[in-house]
Amino acid sequence: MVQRTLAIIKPDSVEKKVIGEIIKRIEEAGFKILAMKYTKLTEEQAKSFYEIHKDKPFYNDLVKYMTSGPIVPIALEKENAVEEFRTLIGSTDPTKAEEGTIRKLFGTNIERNAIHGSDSPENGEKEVLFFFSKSEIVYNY
Ligand code: IDP
Ligand code: MG
Repeated sequence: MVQRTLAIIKPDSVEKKVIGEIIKRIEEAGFKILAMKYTKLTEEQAKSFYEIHKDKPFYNDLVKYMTSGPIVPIALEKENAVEEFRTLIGSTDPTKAEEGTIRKLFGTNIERNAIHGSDSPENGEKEVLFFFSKSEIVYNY
């Protein structure tokens, strides 16, 4: 099944100047880029994006971190994209992530973990549309 997934290069990665390093790995892994932008979340947008975690103890800090600097959301497409992208980025906690994964390479700690990846095909679709309107998605190449 061809699926969509949303990547977000998080503020810690932008600060470390590894946007290019991360996109290189995404391209080499065979993902098709449908849309991409350089932007900054408002507090309201970050709260809404992570609403599913609103009762978690780390929610307020997560919102602060995700609004602390620019991010790069990227809409991706591939066969089995959701699972393959989660494998490429590694576990939530970079210290526990597999060698060679994006979080292992570029993450700092369980919060500042370099990159986001959708957790299901349904959320992949939903999260892509959180950042990109249908007219911003490029199909024809
Ligand atoms: P995921 O990004 O691997 O899907 P989630 O559990 O969905 O992990 O958590 C969303 C984000 O919240 C994580 O990527 C990370 O930035 C942050 N986070 C998750 N668990 C913790 C925690 O225990 N402490 C601090 N931040 C956390
Ligand atoms: Mg998640």
